[in-house]
Amino acid sequence: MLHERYYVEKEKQEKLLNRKNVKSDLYNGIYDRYEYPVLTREHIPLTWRYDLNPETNPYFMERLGINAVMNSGAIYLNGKYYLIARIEGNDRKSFFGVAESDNGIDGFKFWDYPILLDDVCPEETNVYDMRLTKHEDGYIYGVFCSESKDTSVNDLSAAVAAAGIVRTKDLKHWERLDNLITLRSPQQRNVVLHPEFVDGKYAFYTRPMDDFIDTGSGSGIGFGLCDDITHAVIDEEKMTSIRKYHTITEAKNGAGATPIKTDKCWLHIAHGVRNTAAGLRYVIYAFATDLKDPSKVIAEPSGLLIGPRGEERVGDVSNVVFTNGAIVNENNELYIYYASSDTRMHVATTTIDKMLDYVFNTPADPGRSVECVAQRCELIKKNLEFLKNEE
Ligand code: BGC
Ligand code: BMA
Repeated sequence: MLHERYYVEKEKQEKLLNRKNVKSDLYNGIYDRYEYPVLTREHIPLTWRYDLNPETNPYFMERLGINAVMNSGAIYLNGKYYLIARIEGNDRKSFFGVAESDNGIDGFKFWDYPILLDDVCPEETNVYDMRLTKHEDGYIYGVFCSESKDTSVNDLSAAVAAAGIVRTKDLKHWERLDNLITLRSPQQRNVVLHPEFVDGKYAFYTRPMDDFIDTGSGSGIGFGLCDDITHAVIDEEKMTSIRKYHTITEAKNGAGATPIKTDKCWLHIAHGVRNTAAGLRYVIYAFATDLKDPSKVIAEPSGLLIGPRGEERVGDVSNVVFTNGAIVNENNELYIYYASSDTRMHVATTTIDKMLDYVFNTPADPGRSVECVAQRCELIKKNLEFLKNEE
């Protein structure tokens, strides 16, 4: 017999899973936001959290609670929308789980089991933020952050971040490959595999950093090539989108969703970080790179694309929006999946056409207040003249 509370919790969850999502009324013409998150910790199956047997769990207690569901990789396969979510247990350890939806905006349900990776890395303590790449070699790759204790210094919280690599064909069987080695950067987070070979090699976007939190001399999103994906080693990292003083990327930036191929460019949806008196502020921005040379930035609109708004601003790590997955379906509709404040997952929807208009026709950041005002005055002047003629 099941505990009576099971039925109450089950019904609550069914309601949540079947709730229709609706567009929110925040308008900017670039994308739509939605009223409800697409994944939260309440979406995690009861079987992952409770012991359902009243003999061993008479109070129907959560035995292995879940703290948050956030930074999810995304992929579109056979007409379905999949998120490989970062799930964080009450124990602070993160792991991955597959959630599936028919329409990409609601109805996401987790598969029966989370992903149990091969235990090949005894020093690895935590894994998170997987990016999925449907590579032209026929595999789906997952690149994620593999974090271990830094034993070289006498500091309990010192850690080392590296890029772990897995591959699959069906999101069910995952083969773990060697972690990426970058010869010139001691640490890596936010590594993303490019979907195509470049000069016959595997190409990665990297985020070189000198230390676990500080990027140090790392000036932005890097790009490097390697011959063998099963023992990936990158020597030189060229810079793509670089950090700039007094912008949204001043403290750090990093690749987000796997770049999307369009007629005009590779479209990148990344994150930028700046420091504030209240801590780091993470926002999402976009840029375009050259189809022939995916490391060469050809357009970078000014400022943020998505910033934390309303309830998104509050959570475990407040004032953060972060993306590591987006989906384009056969109608060229774009689904940008983003987490807010390291707590829950949302979607923003737009189209590839709109995003191309956005990246190529939004003015670039002139860099100084006085020039930004001049830029805005030019727009206002054009508008006032246009209005006069129209009225
Ligand atoms: C956390 C990440 C965070 C990183 C840097 C890790 O331990 O799990 O969410 O991005 O530290 O602060
Ligand atoms: C990191 C990321 C994310 C996280 C963010 C804010 O550096 O890799 O895991 O969302 O910080 O805590």
